[in-house]
Amino acid sequence: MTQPMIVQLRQICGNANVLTHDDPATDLSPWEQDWRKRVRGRALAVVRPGNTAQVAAVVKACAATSTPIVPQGGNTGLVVGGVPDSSGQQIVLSMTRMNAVRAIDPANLTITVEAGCVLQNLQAAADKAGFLFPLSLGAEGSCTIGGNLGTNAGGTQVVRYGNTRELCLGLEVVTAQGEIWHGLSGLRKDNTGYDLRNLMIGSEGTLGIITAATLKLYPQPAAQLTAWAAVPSMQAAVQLLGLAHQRLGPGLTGFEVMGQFALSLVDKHYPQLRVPLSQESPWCVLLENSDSESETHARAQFEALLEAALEAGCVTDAVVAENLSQAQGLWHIRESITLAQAQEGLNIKHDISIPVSRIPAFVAETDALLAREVPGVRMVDFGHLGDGNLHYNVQAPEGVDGQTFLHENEERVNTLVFDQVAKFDGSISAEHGVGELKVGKLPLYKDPTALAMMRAVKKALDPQNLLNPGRVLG
Ligand code: FAD
Ligand code: 2HG
Ligand code: ZN
Repeated sequence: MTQPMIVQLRQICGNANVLTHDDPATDLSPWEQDWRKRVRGRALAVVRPGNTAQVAAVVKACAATSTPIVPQGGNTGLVVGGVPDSSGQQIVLSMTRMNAVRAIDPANLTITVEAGCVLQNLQAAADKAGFLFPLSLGAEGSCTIGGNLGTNAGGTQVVRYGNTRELCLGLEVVTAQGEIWHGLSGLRKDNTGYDLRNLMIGSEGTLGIITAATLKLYPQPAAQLTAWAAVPSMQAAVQLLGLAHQRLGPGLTGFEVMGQFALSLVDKHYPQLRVPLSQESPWCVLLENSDSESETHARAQFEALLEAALEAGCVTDAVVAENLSQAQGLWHIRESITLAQAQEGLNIKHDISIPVSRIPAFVAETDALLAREVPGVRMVDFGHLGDGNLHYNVQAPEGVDGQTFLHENEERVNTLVFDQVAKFDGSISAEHGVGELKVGKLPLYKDPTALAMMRAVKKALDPQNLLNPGRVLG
């Protein structure tokens, strides 16, 4: 017999939008398996509401039966935050049916969208209206703006436009009690008390369910140029970043660094992408210059920057994309590192931030410690150097199975790297969040007073611990 809870959820969302294991023809793995294949959970049901009132009714039904809720968008998260645990007692609240663009206000430079809107569709809607929505990341074809807000995602344009948090003006949220907070403000100034919007952003579904957001739009740049530079060291990459800030000012919209081994994985698994310059150099940098004047102006500025960098010795060779398709090709190489790494096998990811000035010393020292601790490890280093955010990832030695490598080394590798991050005044999660993967590490590396305040907030807003239990706070 179907459980009364499932019957009630079907009454709220419609039969087709409540999926369970009772129907053997339904495969729930897309909602139960995380992107990195680290964890496979088991859901009581996958519930797909079509509007905010349905989300509120689902949460009320869950609150009445103490049923935990795991909010989910595109399920591209990298820290096991959006899939259910193995108990079979949690519902996955999949937001992807709520994907409408509700409004665009050109004079206010804002767009209001529902949480399940895929990031690429949001970018396209902004573009069609003649504007730029600058958030951009490799998963943009399937991640949702609700997930981006839930994780406070970063991506490749942060150096100019900030993280998702900086792009958001207002939110509509369903609370743990099933009430609707109508906070869809388009205001750039509002000092009427605590900043609930910023509390929700980055809370990874543990404080409320984001159902819609009002976001900032920007004018489209007149020209956008991309360059790929070989640099002789991480120190040189940091020097190049300084020059780029100086010479491009706010035109600098992207500054990514990629290590030689990371690029060799792209070359190995996607040879058709034709990685430039990486054979001769330990690091490559991808730079983007967005110009409000003209392509000629942007190109002249870019060429002057690269000439100065060559003269200073912080660049050994460089190419500037001739056209949009070449630029897209270079970005595609950068965005393929995560996929190439996944093809290579299970790996340990460290999404860390360190003050930019200290990154070269961090990398040199930590590489040496790791090589001593786990001989043969292969470092897949890349990331958003412009934001001081490295993906300092560790791949098993050649020929060693990823699963075995993780089993035997993950804990001590994490401890070694995170202790180094602490020593260099960094953060153990720059942009991916805490999820379940780093939940045990937070008490070791986060200020105890901050953690106590976080626990108090969680208790006040979700006293039954219904929303994404076990994530962020254990
Ligand atoms: P999900 O994975 O479904 O969920 C992520 C978290 O948000 C979970 O805790 C979930 O409970 C919560 N959540 C989801 N929807 C809501 C909602 N409506 N309300 C409240 N909470 C919600 N991340 C970066 O920051 N920068 C990158 O450059 C980047 N590149 C990536 C490249 C690849 C190839 C991949 C696979 C991932 C990448 N990511 C990156 C990670 C991931 O794409 C982001 O974390 C993204 O923001 C997750 O969005 P999602 O819709 O897939 O969320
Ligand atoms: C990126 O910058 C993503 O490409 C993914 O944040 C990072 O795979 C990773 O570790
Ligand atoms: Zn990243």
